[in-house]
Amino acid sequence: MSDNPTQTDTQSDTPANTHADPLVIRYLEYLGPMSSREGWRPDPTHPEIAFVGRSNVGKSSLLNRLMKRKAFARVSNTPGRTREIHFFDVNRQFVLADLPGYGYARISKARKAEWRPLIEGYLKDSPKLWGVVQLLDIRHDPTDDDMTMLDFLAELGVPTIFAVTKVDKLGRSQIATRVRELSTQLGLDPDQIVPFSAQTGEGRDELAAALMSLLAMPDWKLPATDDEAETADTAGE
Ligand SMILES: Nc1nc2c(ncn2[C@@H]2O[C@H](COP(=O)(O)OP(=O)(O)OP(=O)(O)O)[C@@H](O)[C@H]2O)c(=O)[nH]1
Ligand SMILES: [Mg+2]
Repeated sequence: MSDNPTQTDTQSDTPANTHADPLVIRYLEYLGPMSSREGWRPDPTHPEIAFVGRSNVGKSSLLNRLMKRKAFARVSNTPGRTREIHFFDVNRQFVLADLPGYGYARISKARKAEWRPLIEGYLKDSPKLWGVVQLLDIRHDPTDDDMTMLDFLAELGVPTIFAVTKVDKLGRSQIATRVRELSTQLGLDPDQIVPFSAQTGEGRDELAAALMSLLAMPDWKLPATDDEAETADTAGE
């Protein structure tokens, strides 16, 4: 029969998982803090994703939302609260690193100077650093510190994802406008930026999916093994 009603065919197309979670948290463990460049850090057995941004931008809140936990990473009203790098093992598959905030105006110069070697040292030295998520507050233009971090990451060559936080504070059209403005200021394409709200959960699955794609990529530190390298090899024989 050529005129079969189409609905009879659709029943097999209605899977239960229409909104599959790109990152199901099956196992979560706090591994501990790293408080100086030479200090303790977990064995680099799994790929690590680091979260960087100014104090108070919402790093710890974003991590809690990402991991679907209320207060796993500390959240505070006191900017500069996260003083160490905190490591979380996710699914025994990868490690998330919550870095101290940089550049908060009210933090003394001495303390800022203390943290810089820790943050930059960790990013430079970590053998398993797989990628970085740089956070920016949707309401504010990037500061000099944000631009310094962006340049530092670009120079390092580490794959970087950008998330703009606290989007619940703005309306829909304002969000779109700000994402466009920020992308111009940062020299990025607007779809390289994930709008995120720790309060509503907006952007959680997009960010989780971006992290999973990043983790599926080969180690950026390894030398390229592309055709070009092979051609150069054979040409030299
Ligand atoms: N409305 C709103 N508030 C947020 C959001 N994310 C974080 N906050 C608030 O912003 C403040 C700082 O959040 P944290 O997650 O502690 O920020 P942080 O970047 O980890 O700060 P440091 O550890 O000091 O570097 C807290 O009062 C949070 O409740 C968000 O998406 N929406
Ligand atoms: Mg924090």
